[in-house]
Amino acid sequence: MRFLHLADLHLGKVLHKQNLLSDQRYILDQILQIADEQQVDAVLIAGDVYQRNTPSAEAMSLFSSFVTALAERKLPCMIISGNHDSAERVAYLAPLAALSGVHISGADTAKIYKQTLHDEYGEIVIHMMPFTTPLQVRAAYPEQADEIQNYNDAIRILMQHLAVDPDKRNIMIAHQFLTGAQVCDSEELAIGGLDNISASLFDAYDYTALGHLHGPQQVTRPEIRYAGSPLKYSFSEVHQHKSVTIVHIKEKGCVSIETVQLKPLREMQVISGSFAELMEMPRCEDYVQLNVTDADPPANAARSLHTVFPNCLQTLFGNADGNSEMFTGTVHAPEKSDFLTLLKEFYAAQHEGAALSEAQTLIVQKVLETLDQKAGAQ
Ligand SMILES: [Mn+2]
Repeated sequence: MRFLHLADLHLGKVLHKQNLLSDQRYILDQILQIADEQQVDAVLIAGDVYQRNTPSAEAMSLFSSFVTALAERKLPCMIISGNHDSAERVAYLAPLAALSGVHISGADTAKIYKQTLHDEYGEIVIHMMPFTTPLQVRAAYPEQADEIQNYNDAIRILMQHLAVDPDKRNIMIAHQFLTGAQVCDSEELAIGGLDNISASLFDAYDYTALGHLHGPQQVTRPEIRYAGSPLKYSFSEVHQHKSVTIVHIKEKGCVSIETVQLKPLREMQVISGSFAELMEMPRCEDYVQLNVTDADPPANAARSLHTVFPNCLQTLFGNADGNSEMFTGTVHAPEKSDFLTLLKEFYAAQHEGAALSEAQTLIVQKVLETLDQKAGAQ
């Protein structure tokens, strides 16, 4: 049986104020074409269907038309929710979708859902583990709560409660951060790698279809694999080659893997140069980040550059050495800022410029006060 493995669609993603919906529609059409050309028998989607847990109406319609196109082709599709998704919203109408062969993991994220497919070699059992956290697994298995200190413990215990028949062919679909994998800027990971889990947890599986990390890659062996996002979702990904993974499973133990490259509607690049050099370049429709190296660029530089780079998403000035020390006009000295200011900046960077609400600020202030008191008491 041939599977097409996808992950991290992030439908509805806005990158530096650019809505990527037309790029996403284009790439999903291309993926349907690949499914046809590669004659796949089923599709696995390993989480982060949407960018936000409250997806926009247009993102939801795009996903609806994609899975409908799969159902029209009679391709079974297995979908789990990721850390960006609301498990409940992704699973909306799941029992109805299942009637068309579209199987979506449900609202209970401390659970592994199962679906069995058949081919000439027998049964293939697909295990679907939505993104889950230690907190949720502790709540599901209170008698083992003390054993759960981190993500690795949580996933290990969750998997202990799953019966896997070693004589059958088994696939796991999961959305977690495996130790040793390569990261980039568009993922949301816990600081300090607290969410790492070991690849050895998946030893029993013939193939593990992963989502969460956006660079296509295998972890420890070819059959434990991140499909990667279908599009570049940050400038840290300009050198990645996005692809979908085709997994061919014959009899038990006989798995072959290949990738098919994706060609986006618009490429993404980082271009550095002086204002004069950039203005001399041929017109470029790609999504670009421009690093303008002049010490003193003209006041309307960004607007002028838009005539050459109409899809420029970000212009950085003052990057005279072409690498670090980029700044956008304000000189920032983190060592001179207080914690709350830094936290507000971090929050804005993580939430497309949104500000902390009053209620959130109050919570932070309370935590800081408590910490101060504790520090004073010691
Ligand atoms: Mn993701």
